[in-house]
Amino acid sequence: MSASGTPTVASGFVAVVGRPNAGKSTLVNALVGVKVAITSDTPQTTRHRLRAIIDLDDAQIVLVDTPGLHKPHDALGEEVNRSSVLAAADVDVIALCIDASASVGSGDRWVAERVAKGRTPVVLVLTKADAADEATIARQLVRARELVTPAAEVVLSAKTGYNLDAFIEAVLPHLPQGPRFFPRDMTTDQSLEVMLAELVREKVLRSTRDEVPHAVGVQLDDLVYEEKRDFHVVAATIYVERDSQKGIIIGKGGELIRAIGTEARVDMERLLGTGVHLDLRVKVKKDWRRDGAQIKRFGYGD
Ligand SMILES: Nc1nc2c(ncn2[C@@H]2O[C@H](COP(=O)(O)OP(=O)(O)O)[C@@H](O)[C@H]2O)c(=O)[nH]1
Ligand SMILES: [Mg+2]
Repeated sequence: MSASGTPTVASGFVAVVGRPNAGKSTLVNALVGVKVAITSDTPQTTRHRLRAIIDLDDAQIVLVDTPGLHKPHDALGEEVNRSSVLAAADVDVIALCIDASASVGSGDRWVAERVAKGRTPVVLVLTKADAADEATIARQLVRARELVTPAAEVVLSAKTGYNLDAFIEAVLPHLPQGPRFFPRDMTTDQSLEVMLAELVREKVLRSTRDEVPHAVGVQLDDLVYEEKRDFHVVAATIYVERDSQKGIIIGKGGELIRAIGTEARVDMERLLGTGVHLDLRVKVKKDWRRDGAQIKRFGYGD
């Protein structure tokens, strides 16, 4: 207890950083035990900084999931990078994620150089241990140590849950003592509207390829709760940059958009704990990724 009577616990912020696709968002979801961040094979799936909260009896760890740092190509990329840099600037620990199953490359080096510049302690996290054998993991550790001097190392798998406890143990000693930053039952600082829109974007990313995933932005238009039926009515618009992309997302006879809607609805029902009626439409907004105001409207970046 502090003098004011507020309980004092190990309480602080951990930025989860790494190149795109390193497994950051999957790790954050696994640690929090709730799907707070969308994930996919597409690099730059995560477009905004989000906080996710692990609340324990004697500690509260606030994870800051960041878009993967990368060399930017457009205004969206710049905005996304800026929010990652900001996130890593003012935290107690940096968790540097490196994929155990892929070779350490220039993307990892680029991020590690930025991380190594500061004084914040770095916990080296080798992710996707389930997808690499022991010899590979050992080799990856050696390579990763060439990039940073970590305060601790953890090899884990968010997919199987292996060593998630070890991550928490590695982070705790670096957190200051203080009051909790968030209420104990809060799992994320994202608005419900953003989370719902992101679920739609995740399904689009997972069902399209090439230039389409990068051209997609999703905006929530409506969220209404019907008390009598214990039912939510959700409406969202999927924006793309070209007519051809609109055609791809709608699919033959509307097949793909229906599948996207069904998958998103299932996740929304889990999130909201009620039945959901989901209304999806697709619109073309030319070159929105170069439009700073539109990027902000979608909630990407900060
Ligand atoms: N086998 C395996 N795949 C994983 C694991 N964690 C993430 N992935 C996959 O790696 C891809 C990128 O994950 P994501 O969390 O979106 O990466 P981010 O860009 O760093 O946030 C997705 O296809 C995930 O399913 C893991 O522990 N094991
Ligand atoms: Mg991510």
